[in-house]
Amino acid sequence: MSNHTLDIPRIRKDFPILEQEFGGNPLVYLDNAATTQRPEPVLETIIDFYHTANANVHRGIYALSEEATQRYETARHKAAEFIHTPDPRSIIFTKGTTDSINLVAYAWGRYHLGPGDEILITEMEHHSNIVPWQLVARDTGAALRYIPLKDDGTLDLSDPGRYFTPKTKLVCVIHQSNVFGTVNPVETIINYARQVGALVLLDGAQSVPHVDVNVQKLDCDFLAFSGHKMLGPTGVGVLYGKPELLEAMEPYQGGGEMISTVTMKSSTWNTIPYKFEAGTPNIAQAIGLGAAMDYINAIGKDNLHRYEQTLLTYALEKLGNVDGLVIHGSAPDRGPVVSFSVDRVHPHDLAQFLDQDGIAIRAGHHCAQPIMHYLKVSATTRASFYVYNTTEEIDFLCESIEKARKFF
Ligand code: C6P
Repeated sequence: MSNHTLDIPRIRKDFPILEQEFGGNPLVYLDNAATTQRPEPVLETIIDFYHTANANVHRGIYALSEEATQRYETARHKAAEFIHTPDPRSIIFTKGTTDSINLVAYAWGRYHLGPGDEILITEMEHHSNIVPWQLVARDTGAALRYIPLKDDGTLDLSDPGRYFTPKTKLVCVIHQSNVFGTVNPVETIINYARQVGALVLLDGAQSVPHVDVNVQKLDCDFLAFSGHKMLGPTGVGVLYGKPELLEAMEPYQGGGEMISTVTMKSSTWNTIPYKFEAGTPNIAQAIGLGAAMDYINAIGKDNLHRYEQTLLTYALEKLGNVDGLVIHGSAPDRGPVVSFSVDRVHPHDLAQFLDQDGIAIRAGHHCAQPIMHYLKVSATTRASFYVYNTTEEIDFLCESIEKARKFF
């Protein structure tokens, strides 16, 4: 069944955390959509930065600070290459996807939207791509509209004219669902948005870690993603924005580094991307994210995608054969995420039961409560995979679920 070329046992050796045991079993980590683990080269890069180059960036006129700045800016170049933008000025280091989306909501939404305008999102969004827009709508008088969900976990795009209208000013859409795994047809959505002159923000939190996202080919206006979901550190993420848009935007936060001049009366702004990086940035984390991107590039995005699809196909088949288990969503194009319910077993009880076997999965609403309302459940159980997972782990997951069913 194997149609990938990766040496998975070798790759697993790079992740020391996987050697730990829980409940007498080796850790089976299947909560990668929440956060991935970090490989040695990422950990070493961070430690090396603190050992040999730690200083503040863009401020010191001494060699150590120049070295820190050079490593930080190299990470920016790596991020630019990773999503295929030729212009590193379009890469803003943020805290993560949530922070990136809020940046656009505050620095673009609040200045460009008003009564009569519409922000279009979907019923599939993570709370990070709902709540900031509810706040913008409340504060500006713009309306928030939703593209509806269908039973198979895809979006209902059968009547685009109903949602994409001349009133639509901004379309914000999740690229890959963190609940169903559905990969949305973002090319089509961007095309609809262009026809009505709207901007498009893609939430790439679950796509950028798994597939090659090319902002030039897609021609999206903004893309948000998090480092910690792609083998990088917590506390760092990226907002990509088209330079001309970023240049025209107001700052998000005020403070050091984002200014050009400050008088007691007023200030002028630094150039992009620094206009949006107020205060001391997450220097080591950004450098660590650069190392995570190197690691993924060394694996090869195509190899990663192929291997994850192998795992997904295996998991869908195996889980689908577990009695009383229902998989939510059946999109033809999906990433390595499977949400399910098991009859008579609450997701939280199931997660606790699996934990006794050393299996880490997520149970809850996955910060996507509109989806839970649609499914008429309060929570689901979710297994999500990354490059170090194996089909043996999926077998073990299924055995443990069978045991849980008997127990409850
Ligand atoms: N989803 C999950 O378990 P942050 O927390 O800012 O790094 O990412 C937020 C976020 C935004 N969009 C999508 C599609 C996401 O999946 C997430 C994070 C995690 O599904 C934590 S709730």
